[in-house]
Parts: sequence; C-alpha cells; structure tokens
Amino acid sequence: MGNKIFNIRMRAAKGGPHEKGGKHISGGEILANYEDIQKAVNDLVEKALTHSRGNPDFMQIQFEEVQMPVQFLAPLSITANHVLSVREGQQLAMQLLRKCGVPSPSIEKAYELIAQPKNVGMRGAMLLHVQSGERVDNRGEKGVRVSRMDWDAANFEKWAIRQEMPRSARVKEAITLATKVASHPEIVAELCWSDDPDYITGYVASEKIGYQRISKLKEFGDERGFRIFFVKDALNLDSYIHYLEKEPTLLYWEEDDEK
Ligand code: PML
Ligand code: MG
Ligand code: MG
Repeated sequence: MGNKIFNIRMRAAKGGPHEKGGKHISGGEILANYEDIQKAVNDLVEKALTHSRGNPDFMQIQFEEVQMPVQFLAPLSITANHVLSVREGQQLAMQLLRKCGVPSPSIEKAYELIAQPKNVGMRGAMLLHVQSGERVDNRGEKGVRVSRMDWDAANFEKWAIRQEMPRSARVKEAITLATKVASHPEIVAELCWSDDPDYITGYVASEKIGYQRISKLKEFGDERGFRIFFVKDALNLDSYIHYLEKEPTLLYWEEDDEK
C-alpha cells in the first residue's frame, strides 16, 4: 500500500436512514490507498444494491484518511464445525463460549437479550460483561460497529485456498472483524451469526479457540442476526470502543506461519 491509507465506509437502509428507523440492509468498509478508492466505492455500492435483505432507499458512503498507525494481525486459526440442526449449532456455540471462560448464567443472559424484539435489527455489536452477563455498552439499538479494518484480497485468496474456505467477501470480512476483536486483551469471546436471510453459518471466536465456524445457527429466511462481545471488565469501555471503532487493523497471512 502507498503512504496514505483511506477508510471507505458504506451503510444502507430501507424506509429511511437507520437513525430515523429505517431497516438495516447492508454495511461494509474497505481500507485502501488513494488509487483504489474508486474501486472500493463501486464494490460497496454493489454490495448494498444487490443485498438479500432488500433494496435500500438510503445509502451513505464516506471516506477519510486514516491518521493512526495500522496494526497488522495474522488471521485467527479456523475450525469448521458441521451440525445438522439449529439446536445442535446453538448448543455447540454455548459450549464454545464456556470454553472461552464465559459462565453459563452470562450465556443465558445473552440469549435473553437475543430473544428481545427490541434487539432485532441492530447494526452493530452488544458488549456484555463476561461475569455478570449485563450489557455494558451504551449504544442502544445501534450497538458498536467495528470499523477500520481490512485484508488484502490477494493475500486472503491465498489463505482461503490453503484453508479450503469459501473465497467470499463475507468470509473475508467476518474473519477480519473476528481477528481484530479477539486480539483485544479484554475481550474473551465473540458470538455471531448473520442477519441475511440466505446465510445461516455463524461462529464463536476468541484468541484461545480461534475462529470456530458453525454451519447452522439459524433457519433460512430468518432476518435476525447478532454480534455479541464478552468483555472482562466494564471500566475501560471507552478504550475498547475506541479500539473497535477507530484503530486501524490489517490482516496479513504469511504462508509459512500455518498448516
Ligand atoms: C455476516 O454475514 O454478517 C456474518 C457472517 C458470519 C459467518 C461467516 C462465515 O464464516 O461463513
Ligand atoms: Mg482477546
Ligand atoms: Mg448482513
């Protein structure tokens, strides 16, 4: 990449902008050098205009130069878990969360939040205190949206072929986000599945267990998706949120690093 790096972000909604009650359709972002901004904008526009959640009537695209130093991370290791039902998938997700050190009562609280209609359609993530299971971010229905991250397409392709992973933008974005999140020392686990009705694979991720893909966490047609981060303590919330939203991260996979 050239000297200057730019962050290009898109969000799209239907029924007006998100903040006026519009339904979230699509979001995305790219870190690019100056010459690649045009392509990044085109890719993001296409993503929003062809989305399975519907056709947006609001879209915002924004770009700005990234001023902070970029941290480079290797992608989390991947494990594929094939399950036969949503029930089996969700049970596995809970088991993996326990393995990361999230106590069962906190996991139950997370699932209570997931079941509440007011939490459906969030654009960003909820932050939960790992010991109490209480939600600690103050971002309401917007949640915390992880930003300023990317993974060079050619490097991702090489990695995906080696790992026998789908070479999709979705997988690239999910692993980039999960790797950035897991690398924060105060975040012990992430639970996620998509809000896209045609995508039922989700994951639990952490530094300890890597990126554990679970083939089925919801039924086809379901537009409810979630992202939950379990944090060790709630005292430095502003610094976690700053890390998640603002501190630029790029993934880079060294062929020799891994199996
Ligand atoms: C999303 O679509 O918003 C999240 C997708 C998570 C799973 C990606 C994968 O590993 O297939
Ligand atoms: Mg961590
Ligand atoms: Mg989505």
